[in-house]
Amino acid sequence: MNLDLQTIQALAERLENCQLTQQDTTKITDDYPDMDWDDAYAIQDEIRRRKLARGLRIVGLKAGLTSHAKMKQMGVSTPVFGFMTDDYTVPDGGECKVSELIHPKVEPEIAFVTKAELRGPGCHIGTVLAATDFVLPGIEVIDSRYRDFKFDLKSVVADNTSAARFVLGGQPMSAAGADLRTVGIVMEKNGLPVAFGAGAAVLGHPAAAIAALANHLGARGECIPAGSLILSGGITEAVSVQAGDNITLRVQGMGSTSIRFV
Ligand code: OOG
Ligand code: MG
Repeated sequence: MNLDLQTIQALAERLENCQLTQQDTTKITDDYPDMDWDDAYAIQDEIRRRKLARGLRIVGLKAGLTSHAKMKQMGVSTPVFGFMTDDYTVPDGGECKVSELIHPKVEPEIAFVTKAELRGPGCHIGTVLAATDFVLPGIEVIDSRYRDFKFDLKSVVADNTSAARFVLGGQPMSAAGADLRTVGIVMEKNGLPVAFGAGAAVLGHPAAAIAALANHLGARGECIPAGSLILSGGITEAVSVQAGDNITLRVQGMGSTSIRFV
């Protein structure tokens, strides 16, 4: 750690205030070029503490930057991990107000729900599949608090990996029900297909993203509890949205989920 507690608290407040007031900011590494990974996750933890103190609940975890398409779009090379609170939940087919966001984008993802604890180190695709209750389609709405969506890895980790909203839906499927590598996805914007992919785009197998999260948490003495919802990361590039847009994600064998931007 290179930052003191006071700086970590001030940066968490700055980033969370940007989220709450829909203002963007410059990257925090511009001001603190020496901050390290532990500092970045400490800032994210402080944002989590602030939200919990206001009565919000954690309803899910996420892995991000897990596909080559996403890494290339953002110019980075390592997965990152974050969390979602209850106010990020949008019901299937429901509305998302763009006035509450800065510059939202949507990502097609496969969501996992677990039935057993996952504790790294040493988690792998096999342990994840054995601990998975079901998988289902999920659209993540990301909204970087950084100007023009430009950041480096430490800045985006501190910003809770751009987490903002998500929707789940469709037909939950047992993880044994399909080969998640070859499961195809189509994301439509206003009825037109805009992104296509297959599960293997995420680290070769979407379960590998869940294993990476468990191993990341294990290194910090934490785990993924049974009954967790986890987003495994965008399969394709993220797509910008504005008020009036309707997004539908279709996942092979798992039906569809959708969200409307108003
Ligand atoms: C960071 C979050 C990435 C994903 O699924 O890859 C992410 C960002 O691109 O703003 O959630
Ligand atoms: Mg995502």
